[in-house]
Amino acid sequence: MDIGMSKEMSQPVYVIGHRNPDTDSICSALAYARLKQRMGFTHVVAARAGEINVQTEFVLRTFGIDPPLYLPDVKVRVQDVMTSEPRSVHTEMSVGDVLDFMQGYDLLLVPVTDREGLYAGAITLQDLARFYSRHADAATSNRLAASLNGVVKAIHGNPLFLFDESVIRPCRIVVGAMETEGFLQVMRYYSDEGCIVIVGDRKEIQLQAVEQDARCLIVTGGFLPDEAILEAARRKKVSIVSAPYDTATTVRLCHLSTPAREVYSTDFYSVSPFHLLADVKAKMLDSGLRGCPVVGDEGRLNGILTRRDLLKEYRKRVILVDHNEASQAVPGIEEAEVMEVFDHHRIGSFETLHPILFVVEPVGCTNTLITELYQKYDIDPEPPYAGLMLSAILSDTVILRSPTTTDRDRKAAAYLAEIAGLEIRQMGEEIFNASSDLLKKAPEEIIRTDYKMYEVKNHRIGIGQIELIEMLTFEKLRGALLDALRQISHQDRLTLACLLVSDIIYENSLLLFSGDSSVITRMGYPLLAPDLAELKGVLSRKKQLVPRLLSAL
Ligand SMILES: [Mn+2]
Repeated sequence: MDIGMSKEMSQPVYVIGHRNPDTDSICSALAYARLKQRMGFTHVVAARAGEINVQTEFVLRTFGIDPPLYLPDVKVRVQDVMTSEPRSVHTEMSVGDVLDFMQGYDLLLVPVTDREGLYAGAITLQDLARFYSRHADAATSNRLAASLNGVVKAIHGNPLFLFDESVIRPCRIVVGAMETEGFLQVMRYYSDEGCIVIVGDRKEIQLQAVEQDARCLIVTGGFLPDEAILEAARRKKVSIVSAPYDTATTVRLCHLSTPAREVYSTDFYSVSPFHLLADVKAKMLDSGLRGCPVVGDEGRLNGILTRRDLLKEYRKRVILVDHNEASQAVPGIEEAEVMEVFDHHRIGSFETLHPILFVVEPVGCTNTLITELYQKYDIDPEPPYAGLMLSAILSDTVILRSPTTTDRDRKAAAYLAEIAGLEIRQMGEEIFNASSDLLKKAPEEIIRTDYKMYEVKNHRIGIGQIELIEMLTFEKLRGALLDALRQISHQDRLTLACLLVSDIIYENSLLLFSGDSSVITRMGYPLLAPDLAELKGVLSRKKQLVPRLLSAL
């Protein structure tokens, strides 16, 4: 099997046609992706580089197949390389736990989420350093904003009883290391804010702490207060905790109970998963950021982009169908890895990283090549896919009549028509009828869309022009168009009203006219009908038709 990819690869491979996709581009992406999937390459996905046209929409609707995935570009985005499900902390986690967490996982930066699980900000080692340096300031060094539950946990304490233990409230830490008189002064000084008193086995201080309505009394060194003090504390609703460590250690640990929300940065640089990696990379390298949180539209933390992620050699993988020139390909193709090319156009400038499967053959349609691949691997396309592929061949070859049509296209079409249970000519007409907006316009509008008036020697001549890729539509409209020409001739008081109908595939035109047919015969054009002349090799009204007409008048 010469399909150069392994089945285990989980990264998607997009099969994609050119920009402004036509029916062949869309159907070859769908049909080739389907073939790969049936061969076991389940990560191959059909994609498209633009909006679907009216004809293709008709074809997809006819065979009940959804349009391919819309891929506006194949540039690398943050979500392609970010670390998903990142380690994070929440706003209520204590600084002590955050520190343990960051050390445990060797993190320099950790995203923070709030109670609802939404992204709130990030904590870096710098934030933690700032938190510690705050404690060097005498005026604020004894301030603590934490819950008693948090304090108990931080100091590994044994709570004897707690009141309002989950409320986070700022207060002061007072160490009972002075005589009673001094201690009372300090307690009174901070009476508005409330105090957590930390003291060892000093009964008088313990008692005064309770009497002065401390928020909490922490007795260090593993000591327990007397029953009388406990009794008073219960009565006055003062929480009591016994701490295993000495006073100095307990004070230090106490500060670690501060919740993360007191220290994290809310304005930390974060990005959306859809940001272009190149932009974010430049910003990160420029600013020295170690990483940045990735936040989805709904405010959830989707991942984190680390410096290590920036080094990943990630490229979107694509298979190009129905084109081989970078200028026609989906934007960002230079950042992608092209794995294969299937095409029937001229070879343009194109470079790849590695040798690839590059198939460009002079047939009428890419789907002819894909049909031959199905046959090579002995896999019959399912009828709806056969219908898609046949439609694309009929579209590209103008129902097998364009000069680009080869025997291989005809063979492929016959094979596909058989499987899909379709009649080639009828299907072809339906496809072109669906795409022709001529059928939706009024005949006069068709003529006047590109209409010019010439006045020479008392003659007034009006000439409209339409360009078609097949003449079936014109045949359908011919009677109505002639009626409209007669009306225009009358309204505009014309010698001759004409419509030049150019077949741009065969480079011929027909001229439908109302008025003096002798002018037309003097020009030397054969009449196919009294009001229809054949203009072989004529495509230009200005350069070919008008000069000849003027000389015949
Ligand atoms: Mn094509």
